[in-house]
Amino acid sequence: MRTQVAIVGAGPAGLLLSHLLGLEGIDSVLLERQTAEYVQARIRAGILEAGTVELLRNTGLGDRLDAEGMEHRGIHLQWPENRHHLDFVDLIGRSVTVYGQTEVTKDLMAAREKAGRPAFYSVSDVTLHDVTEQPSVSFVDADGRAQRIDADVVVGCDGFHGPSRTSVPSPQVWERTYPFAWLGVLADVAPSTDELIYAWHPDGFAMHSMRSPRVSRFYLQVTPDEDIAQWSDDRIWTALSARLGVAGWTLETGPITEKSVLPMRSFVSTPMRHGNLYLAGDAAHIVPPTGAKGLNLAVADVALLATALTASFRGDDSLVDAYSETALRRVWRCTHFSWWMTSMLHRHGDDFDAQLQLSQLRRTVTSEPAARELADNYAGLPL
Ligand code: RFL
Ligand code: PHB
Repeated sequence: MRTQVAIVGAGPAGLLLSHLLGLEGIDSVLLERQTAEYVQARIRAGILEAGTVELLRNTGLGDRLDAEGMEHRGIHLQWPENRHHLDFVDLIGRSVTVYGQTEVTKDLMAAREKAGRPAFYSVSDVTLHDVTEQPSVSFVDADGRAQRIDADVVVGCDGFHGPSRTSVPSPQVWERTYPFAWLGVLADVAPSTDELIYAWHPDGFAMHSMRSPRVSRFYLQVTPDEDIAQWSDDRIWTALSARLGVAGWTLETGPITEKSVLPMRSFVSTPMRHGNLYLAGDAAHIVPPTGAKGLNLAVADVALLATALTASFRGDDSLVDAYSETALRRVWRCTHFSWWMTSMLHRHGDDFDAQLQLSQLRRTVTSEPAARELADNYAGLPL
């Protein structure tokens, strides 16, 4: 088989890249380790930046997003006895949209099928060859047949655990692990809030998010080695009510349909290009979820890369040559913002640290420049 761009990984980054390249008449083949059903059902991110929404809309992926996505003007920032609304639209003129990664993935898969772009699911033994000269990718397909794709370019969109990153020789890696994790909960209950609540609490961080008018998403700060068996539904609702509670407000409860513990880390691996191999999304970087950046950053990488590869196929290599450096500027901005939100909101350290966190929270809601700085980063810098 031969293609212009072989894409390893059909998560949001890989699917969107193949979509954007397709619109420019560039052909690609997607290789995915999991089944399509598994990829589509993975419950992960929930918030789309203004620029992500605009990109999806401008590339023919806006119909269901516009009908079902919930536009939010801002967020609530909370600590005991205080809940403050930050109105991003008033502060910086941009909003965010609640539309789950499952839905983005579903729309991208439908667009891929409609356009007839090839994808191999349930593949194994994906191996990259000769990425600096004549790239190819070998793999075993779902029927157990050995296959090889020759390509001009290989793009690693295979997430944090994928094989592509290991084809970059001597990468420089920056990493931070955090002494806590999130217990993520999905529940069949209407959200008890109009917009997301990020809450600092002496017992640990809590968050109220949502997926639809009937489905709520919650997170609780727990330890990285937390035993999920210790978290009965009752215990979860009690902890959420305590940490999210303010006078005059009630948390509605309902059947919990999913719970899992998510590790938290910051990770950046550079460069994001080696010869004809490019990395995009979680394959190159991970952020803790507190700033809602992971999915949006994958989209930003891929938007940049699609433009750069298009120019390169038309004879202009200046954008591909600048890809790694340009992408990393946004990666580090988002890495800082996610680290900052995480550090401000999670209980860690001693009472001195707690006072610093509370001071920073008060500053953020009382100083317009401080509020604007959060809003600008959260709603997303222009693509
Ligand atoms: P993905 O989504 O991980 O997709 C990578 C794809 O590559 C496939 N793959 C392979 N394919 C072929 N051969 C191999 N050898 C392969 N190895 C791996 C995988 O099966 C997968 O389909 O990366 P991508 O596309 O870069 O997208 C990034 C986003 O998915 C990610 O940043 C966010 O989901 C991060 N994230 C969250 N971000 C948020 O903004 N808010 C959240 O609430 C949030 N929750 C989460 C998350 C990530 C999680 N992970 C990765 C553990 C919750 C979880 C559990
Ligand atoms: C989510 O809805 O899953 C979500 C929202 C905002 C975050 C993290 C996760 O910062």
